[in-house]
Amino acid sequence: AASAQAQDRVATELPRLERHDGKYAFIVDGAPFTMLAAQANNSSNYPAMLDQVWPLLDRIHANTLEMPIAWQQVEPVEGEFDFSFLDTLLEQARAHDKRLVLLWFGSWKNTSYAYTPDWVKLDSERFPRMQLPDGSDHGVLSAHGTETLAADRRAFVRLMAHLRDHDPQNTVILVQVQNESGSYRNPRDYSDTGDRLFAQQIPDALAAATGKSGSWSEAFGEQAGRAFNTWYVASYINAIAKAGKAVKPLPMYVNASLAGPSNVPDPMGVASGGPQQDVLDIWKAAAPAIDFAAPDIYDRSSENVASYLDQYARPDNPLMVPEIGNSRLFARFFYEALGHGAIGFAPFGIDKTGYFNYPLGAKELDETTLDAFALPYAAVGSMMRDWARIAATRPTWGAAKPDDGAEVSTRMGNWTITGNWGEWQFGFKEWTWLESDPPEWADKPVGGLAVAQLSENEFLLIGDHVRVDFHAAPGTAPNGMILRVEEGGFEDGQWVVKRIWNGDQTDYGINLVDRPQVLKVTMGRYR
Ligand code: N0T
Repeated sequence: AASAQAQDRVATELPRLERHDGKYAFIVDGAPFTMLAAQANNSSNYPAMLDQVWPLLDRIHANTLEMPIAWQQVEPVEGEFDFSFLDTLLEQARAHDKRLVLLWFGSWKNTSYAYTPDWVKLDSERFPRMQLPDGSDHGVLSAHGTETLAADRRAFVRLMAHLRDHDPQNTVILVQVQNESGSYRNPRDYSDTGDRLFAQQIPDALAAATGKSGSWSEAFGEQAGRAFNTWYVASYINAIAKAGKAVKPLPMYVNASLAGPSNVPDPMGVASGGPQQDVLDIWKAAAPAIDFAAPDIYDRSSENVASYLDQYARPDNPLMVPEIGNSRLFARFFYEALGHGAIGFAPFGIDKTGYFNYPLGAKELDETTLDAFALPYAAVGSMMRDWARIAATRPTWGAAKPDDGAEVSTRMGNWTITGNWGEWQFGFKEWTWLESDPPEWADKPVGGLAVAQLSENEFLLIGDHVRVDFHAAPGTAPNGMILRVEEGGFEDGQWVVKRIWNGDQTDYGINLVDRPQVLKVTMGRYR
């Protein structure tokens, strides 16, 4: 009874997603929260490694750690569970003042069965693999394996029960169910079971959601095998998430190995079954227990990144970036993600275990690379609850320096906002005689900004390595101008001014250089 009372004292409100008119707040401890997260390397999920994780989380000012919990490690022997790593992780996360996102590595990890226990790996009669069209094994576990689902679900439910019993303070705020599900180079399972199901009509729920009908081939044509596998993988993962939520209803999501920006990815090339942008409607229909699908971004093209952020930020899908490459060039997309309403962002492979997933991410985490993430996280960290609260209800916009260095621009209300990626700090762009010694970052993929419209004429601006201008939008009343630029921050939810920017800092545009800034810009018109 004494320990139950102790738990009651620390029990907090469950984390949840709150929808406001197609935008989202992630509520943690009763208020909007921005996950300034980082993901550890894949094999860092052992107590002995944690000493090499926390220092880098602190170094980049992250408030959340994404950490795998592997089926292999919690149920090495069937029916015997071991949550000792989770206990250590919970205790240390609390001591380091970090929240956790647990990544359930079960039936699918980068599509593979690698994180399943040995007793699953070794028994393909009970836990069938997908078959190729010629009847040989593909390797990846089949989504039609009813015993595989039952076993994975049982282990996941035990995990959620452990959280229910040992994490009343909700140190764990979110759970990822599987990792990059699907299968490469085989659109669906061609086993007898697969063929039998594939010959059926598409499920009613899918027909209702998509307006399609008939057989899988009639409804989805060239993509039929992939649509079919997507439905069954999503249904399988939904069953696991639903059972876990029945025990402890934390928000849950899935992540996608992206297929490239094309609208019709090659079913042989893509992780068929995973939640890529073009099959989100199938996922939504099959997996109502999954709160959102999220993109793993390793694509370096700024145009492609923009298109992923657009396609995953939907009124029915809160945007979160659970993985992005950890090299310097990816850091600028943090601002663009925030501007798209992201509730969280996480560079992948942030620890000192000595592994680097180059060329997806950095060759090494040198100080410049770490600062590229650390400085924006610190700036936003100083107001993360304010940003989260504002972004959930007010218009936001964000951009990163495009690969071609072109100016970016948007309209918010009666005002136009532009961002330049100047090779100069003082003077006008046209004063080319000043450009003889450009700064280090001039020709680098560095720079971004995010803006929230606080009221008709007031904007919150954050960014670095960008020169920002605000002016009257075409067709609006004349004589618009920037009235005031304030540097400051939030205290108890209220904006507090530290100083007013003027002169060189604003004469040629609002000049954000190396250090990320938090500014409030007030517009006006003279009569
Ligand atoms: C990611 C990570 C980890 C444009 C790779 C990325 C993580 C998993 N997979 O380090 O394994 O667990 O989610 C797949 C990237 C595909 C290539 C994209 C090239």
